[in-house]
Amino acid sequence: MRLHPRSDALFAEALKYIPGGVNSPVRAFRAVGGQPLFVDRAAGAHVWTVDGDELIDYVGTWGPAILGHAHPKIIAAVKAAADHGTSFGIPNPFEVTMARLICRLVPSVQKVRMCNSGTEACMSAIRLARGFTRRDKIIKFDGCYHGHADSLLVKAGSGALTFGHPDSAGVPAAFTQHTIVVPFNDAEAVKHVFAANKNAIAGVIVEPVPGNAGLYLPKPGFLEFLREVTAANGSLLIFDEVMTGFRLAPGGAQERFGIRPDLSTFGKIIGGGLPVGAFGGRTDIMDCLAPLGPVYQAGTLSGNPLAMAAGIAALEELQTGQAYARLEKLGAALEAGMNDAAQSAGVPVRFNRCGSMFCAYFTGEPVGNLADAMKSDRERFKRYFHGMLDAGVYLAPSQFEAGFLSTAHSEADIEMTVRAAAEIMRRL
Ligand code: KE4
Repeated sequence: MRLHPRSDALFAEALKYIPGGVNSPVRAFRAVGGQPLFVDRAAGAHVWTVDGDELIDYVGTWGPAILGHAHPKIIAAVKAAADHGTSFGIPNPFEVTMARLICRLVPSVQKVRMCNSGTEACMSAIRLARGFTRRDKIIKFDGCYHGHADSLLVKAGSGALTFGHPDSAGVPAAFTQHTIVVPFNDAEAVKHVFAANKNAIAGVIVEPVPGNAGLYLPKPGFLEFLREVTAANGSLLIFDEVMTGFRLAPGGAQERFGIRPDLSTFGKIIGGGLPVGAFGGRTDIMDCLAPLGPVYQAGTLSGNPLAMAAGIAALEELQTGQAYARLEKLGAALEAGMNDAAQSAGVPVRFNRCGSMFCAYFTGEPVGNLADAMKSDRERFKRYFHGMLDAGVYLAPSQFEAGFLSTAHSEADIEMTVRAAAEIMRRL
């Protein structure tokens, strides 16, 4: 077990001033035990802790680092933009470039509004869907996470249709009564909700490839079904592509699966690692937003020049060369290696992957929704996580998070990761 004295000292200090010592709960290692590490710097696919340990990073700051950390073109773009000032609260040219870029890359997005996080993007898209349709109810899926806005902070009940039970203290039941949660991949459950709520569903929000309960994929035809059932009922289909956008294809999951949603939300990659969010879609819907229409949404730092410069650099770099082919090649190599490792160790592992997003569940059964994911052996995952960490591999500190590859990961990184996994799985 490696010692991390500097991280431990920083964490002890952090605990005095920050709840749980972290600024976002998942970083706290509560799901895997132990104390979080503190990073001194990151470059490419590696991070260096304050204790000097070099780790292969598969969190990638939860998705933004698709080109690896500290990509020279992103760093240069931020430095150049910063010389002109860090925020204006006045329109700046980067906002136009970013909006045009998103609309070009994602054909379903005719207009787009920038904001500062995925939470803001999803919260605003829901408000817009309700304002446009003049309906109140929203369908979401269990295991899908759309940020921490009150009405979306709801977890499915026990598999049946559920009218929201807040997943967090402090969220009044009244704020979630219009949120209906159903199992992902369950078309019959969705049909039942629409039949029981005629003309009352404003929209369906979905992660097209859910990456917030590990990673599982849509059954063939499920996304097409959501497109049809929402159109047939005058409801909006909202793709939450905060994680999948510009990762699973240049145009995100909607390009990969050939679906045209009414609204989409984005974040992460389009900020190049700086705080960002965006939501966009059909002009007739987007023009309901202030200052044109009655749906209010705003943000002091929306379209911030530094985040825009970083995101533009990231998106432009992704369009050059063979980024997506490389991500697919690395993903396939990791998947094959991890499956071989599990098989040689005789450990039941379900390795789900979509492009450069993945999750190793410690179960022998297929994982296609939250209920399946909950059957994984979390005690085994904890030992696996710490074994990999000691071997120099940084995985998401929770069974219920996705892993991310970047174009900066090398074949040597993959080989080292798979070698470590084979060794550790034998000891699990
Ligand atoms: P943010 O508000 O964290 O920028 O985005 C919320 C969000 C919305 N939609 C999807 C599909 C997301 O994955 C996220 C945020 N993802 C998590 C990772 N599981 C962020 C990590 C964290 O909460 O610290």
